[in-house]
Amino acid sequence: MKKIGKDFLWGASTSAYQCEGATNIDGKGKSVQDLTLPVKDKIDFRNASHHYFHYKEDVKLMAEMGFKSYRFSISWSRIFPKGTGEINQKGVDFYNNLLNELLKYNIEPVVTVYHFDPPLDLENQGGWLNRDLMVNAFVQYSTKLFELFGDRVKYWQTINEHNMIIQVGHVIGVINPKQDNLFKKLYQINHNMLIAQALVTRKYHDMNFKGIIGPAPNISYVYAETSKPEDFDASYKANAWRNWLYLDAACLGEYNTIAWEWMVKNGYEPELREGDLEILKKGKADFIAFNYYNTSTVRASTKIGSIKFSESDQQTAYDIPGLFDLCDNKNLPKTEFGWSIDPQGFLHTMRAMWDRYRMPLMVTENGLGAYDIVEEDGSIHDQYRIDYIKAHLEQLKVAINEGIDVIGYHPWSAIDLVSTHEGIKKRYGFIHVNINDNGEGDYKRSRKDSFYWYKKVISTNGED
Ligand code: BGP
Repeated sequence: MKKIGKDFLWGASTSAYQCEGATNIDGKGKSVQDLTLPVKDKIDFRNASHHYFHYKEDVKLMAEMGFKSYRFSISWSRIFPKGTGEINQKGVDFYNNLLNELLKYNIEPVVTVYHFDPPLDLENQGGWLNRDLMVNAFVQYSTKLFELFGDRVKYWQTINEHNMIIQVGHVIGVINPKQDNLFKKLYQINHNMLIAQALVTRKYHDMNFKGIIGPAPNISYVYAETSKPEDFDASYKANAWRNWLYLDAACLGEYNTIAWEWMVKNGYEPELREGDLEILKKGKADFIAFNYYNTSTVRASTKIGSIKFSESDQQTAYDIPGLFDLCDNKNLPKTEFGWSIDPQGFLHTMRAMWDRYRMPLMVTENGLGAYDIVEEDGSIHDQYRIDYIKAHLEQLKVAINEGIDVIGYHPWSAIDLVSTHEGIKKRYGFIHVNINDNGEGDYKRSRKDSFYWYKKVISTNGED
């Protein structure tokens, strides 16, 4: 019976634009997120959790919890204010300091190169649709990160939730939904990102570092609503469209055939240049970093025609005519924010990836967004968060016991930070940050109940 190994990476996760703040100082250029308002008239990403100013204190608290690793992203526009060209030394200094602080406590850095925050200058020149510009800039930026930090970082992820950028990019501020031929463009962006990712992966391998590199998509198993064969067929295809389109390219160096056929049939297939398939083959990942929050459920498609995609800010899921209709899974409880809770789905998701790719897996996000209440004495009793993580850890143990090579677990999030589209009223952290949804507060850090609980989990290597 296999158990969690002694080298297991216990930690937690954040992203630069959601926690750093300090968007206007020390030479940082603008990213699209600096102009994004997650909720109108509420706290935005410009100040976030002030991690830029509090990083020493934050790392000290992570060390107190016993973190073996910390998963965070680098802000592209802090390193290259215009996305390419001149480097910003103060940005480099910040990440050098952060890395050194982590290593001081033997915390392994797990670094995401790109987490939803393209530099505004590049976006204004067409962003990911401008293939030559963006792919070259991404390779230049990533290569610079490897040169600067590759001696200290052993775990790299290329692009956070590439599949969510394509599917719900309008919700996270990186895709304008009001444009012609949106889906044709989205799948071209997807292709350009896959090429950029493969080139960067290859580059990293050629530089002969000792570390590993992989993608960081949001992978969530899609169930069939019933045992009807046509519903199973819909779930099979939905998995291809939602999950394997991205991972087959990253891990096998190929396009998923079901997803490709669907793109061709609907006129969404991307333009491929000569040599592109070769690029995918030569830039395969070493491991899969993945984010898991919940599963989804589908039945056979009842719709024909093109995708009906509302421009509403909150729409995060839609039916795909000819592939599937989404349905509510009444068997699963939901969080206060309407996300289903499905620890067993976490196990199915890991099994599915392991069966398909046989690659080491690292959990880079998983967690519960909730309205936390600060008691008069300052304590925060977030038992719901403990219950959620505990239930998922039980399934992680089953996965390891079955022989699935899971190398680390990083719940979202280490500290409270600004949610992609809910402001800071929706919190995820083990560490509370004193700032309210109107942006008022002194950013003081404090420990939630989950902080003490997770500390115990780590110290007992998952036995708690
Ligand atoms: C993931 C993102 C994170 C994070 C998390 C929670 O999709 O990678 O950046 O924010 O989801 O989502 P939300 O903030 O919308 O609650």
